[in-house]
Amino acid sequence: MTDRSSRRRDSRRPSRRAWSALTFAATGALTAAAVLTFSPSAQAAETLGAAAAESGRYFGAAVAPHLGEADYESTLNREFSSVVAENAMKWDATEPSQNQFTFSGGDELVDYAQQHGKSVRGHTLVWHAQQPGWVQGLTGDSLRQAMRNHITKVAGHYAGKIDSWDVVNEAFEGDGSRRQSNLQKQLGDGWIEDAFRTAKAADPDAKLCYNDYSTDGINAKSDAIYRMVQDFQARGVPIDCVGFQSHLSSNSDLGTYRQNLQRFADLGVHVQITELDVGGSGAAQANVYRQVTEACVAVARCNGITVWGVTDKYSWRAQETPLLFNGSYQKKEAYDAVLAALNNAAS
Ligand code: 9MR
Repeated sequence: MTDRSSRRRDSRRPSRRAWSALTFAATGALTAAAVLTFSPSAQAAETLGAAAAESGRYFGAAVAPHLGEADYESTLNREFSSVVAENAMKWDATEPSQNQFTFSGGDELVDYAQQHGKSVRGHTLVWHAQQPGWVQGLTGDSLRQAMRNHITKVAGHYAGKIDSWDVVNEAFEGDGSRRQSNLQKQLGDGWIEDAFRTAKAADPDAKLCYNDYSTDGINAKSDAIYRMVQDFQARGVPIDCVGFQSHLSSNSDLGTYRQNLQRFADLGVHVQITELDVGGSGAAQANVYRQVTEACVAVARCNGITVWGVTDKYSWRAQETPLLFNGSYQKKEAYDAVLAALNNAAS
């Protein structure tokens, strides 16, 4: 290249310094435009836990023993701010023989949560299902004492480490009557408040929840639970929250979902979505997830959402692919819908 040609080129093109000044100006203008145009999304959180935290909520997942699987653990670490043991804190897991407690599975999860700055839901102290065999053989006062001892030892063991306990799980039928479990038949109506009082003594700091399914709107079952909460409050029985499991499908009718959460919140208890999963795929599934998330964030006392697992492949409804991550830990359309709804709440 001659001096002449290089001079000619210099006269037609901007110098290197001029280029970088132009580039800088253009980038600045683009950035300013982006900020002006897309301000909410520019600040949008990029994980479920962070997006929920922006409006003071948690976003959790039920955890089964797969923490050794790298993608499982990294997805849990990254996306979720709360955990609950899918099975490890249930009666059959924690007290397989009477008054012989095994806390290893629950302890492992609590240790993991503490190391990773996640809160813990406790699930569940008293339930008609997953009782060890020895409980099913008990009658009358022996069952009452066994229930109290179980609550005292388990809630006592984890005292101070649990944000919310599902003290009693699934005690009502769809028609609003009490489920005729061994607890109900042996102990009569008083067993639920007995359980709550015992839990309060064992862990005064945890929020104490009643948790159930098919309560996804105003119906006979949620009416019965509503009346129970009112009654407990009137008589000073400790209850702090109601869990709505929300095992749903793409065609679930959520017409009164938010109003139902709101009427419980108006009683002064917290409400939590505790076991969310939605059978289906694509836009229909995403739409149900979006509606549930929008309902929770519209209710000030709805302080958190938990999905019932991390990945479709380990779901209790695996064939219905009900979760936010597929079997390869890829984010699904439902994930994007939930994240957007959480971010909209915060903006
Ligand atoms: O997901 C849990 C599954 O692994 C257990 O086998 C099952 C045992 O009954 O419990 C499942 O979790 C249930 C939860 O504890 C209470 N609500 C309904 C959940 C789905 O069955």
